[in-house]
Amino acid sequence: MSHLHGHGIIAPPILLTIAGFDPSCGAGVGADLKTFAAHGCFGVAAITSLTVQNTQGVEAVHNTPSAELREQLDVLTKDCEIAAVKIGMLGNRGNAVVVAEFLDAHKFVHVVHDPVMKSSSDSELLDAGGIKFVATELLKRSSVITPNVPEAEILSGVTIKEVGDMETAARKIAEMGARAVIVKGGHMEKAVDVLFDGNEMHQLGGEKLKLEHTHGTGCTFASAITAQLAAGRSLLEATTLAKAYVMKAIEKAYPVGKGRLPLDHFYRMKIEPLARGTHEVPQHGMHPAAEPAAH
Ligand code: PXL
Repeated sequence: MSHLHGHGIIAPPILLTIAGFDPSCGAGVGADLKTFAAHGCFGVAAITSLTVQNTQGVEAVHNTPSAELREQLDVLTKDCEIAAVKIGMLGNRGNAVVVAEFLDAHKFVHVVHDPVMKSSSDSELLDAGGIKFVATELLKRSSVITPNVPEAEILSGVTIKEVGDMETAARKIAEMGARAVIVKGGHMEKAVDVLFDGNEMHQLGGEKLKLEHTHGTGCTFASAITAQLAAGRSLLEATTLAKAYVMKAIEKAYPVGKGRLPLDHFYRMKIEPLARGTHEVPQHGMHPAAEPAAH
């Protein structure tokens, strides 16, 4: 039975993402899992919605039936020890309710909620009932919620024109029950993010990068915060490090399709391309580069 219990190697922190699936993997669960892996964590995922999209935009959204979302969450938690949870696109109220019940049942130490409402190409990713439920119920259940400016406006009712308004919105969302709030300034002229931890207000500066047409930055940021919190860092440290990671991954974003650019989640780690061509792969057996003693 020992093979079932590993071979002395201990698993890295296991992080759960509860989010939508983007087939082009620039955003959603694909981006989350890459971010977790880039931070040395093992990612598991429960899919709230199957979006039909490529880098050019969202063509359709098929939300997971709530009972099926609950099954995915249950099958994971009866098996793995989850160190932290990241929540992204929820799709609709039904799925938001399932997530609230799940959080109530497990009391995770770290829950990072990116309250996704629309795609970068403007498709609805959370219905009106879902938005209301997030505002009145779900936001109380996370360690930190990370709205962008339009989402912060909807949640708080504050019109945001400058950094001071972002701070007002962050305080308002905290008054509504959020333990900590990060309002992301990516939509503003200067990419300053505001972090309110319930006591102190912090501004996280950052040059706005020239690359405007990226995809999955919010997912990546929230996932990086999740990994840093699971590693034991404070919220301010986690957010600062996550911001640095996202900025670098945006800088290295590359064209995968004809539309928005997915980030390079692995900019820190590049495996050398195989020295020998694939034409040398034998019909049977391992590629020469993968042989244990290849020389
Ligand atoms: O970037 C927001 C977002 C989150 N999650 C999924 C998405 C998108 C944007 O398209 O598709 C699944």
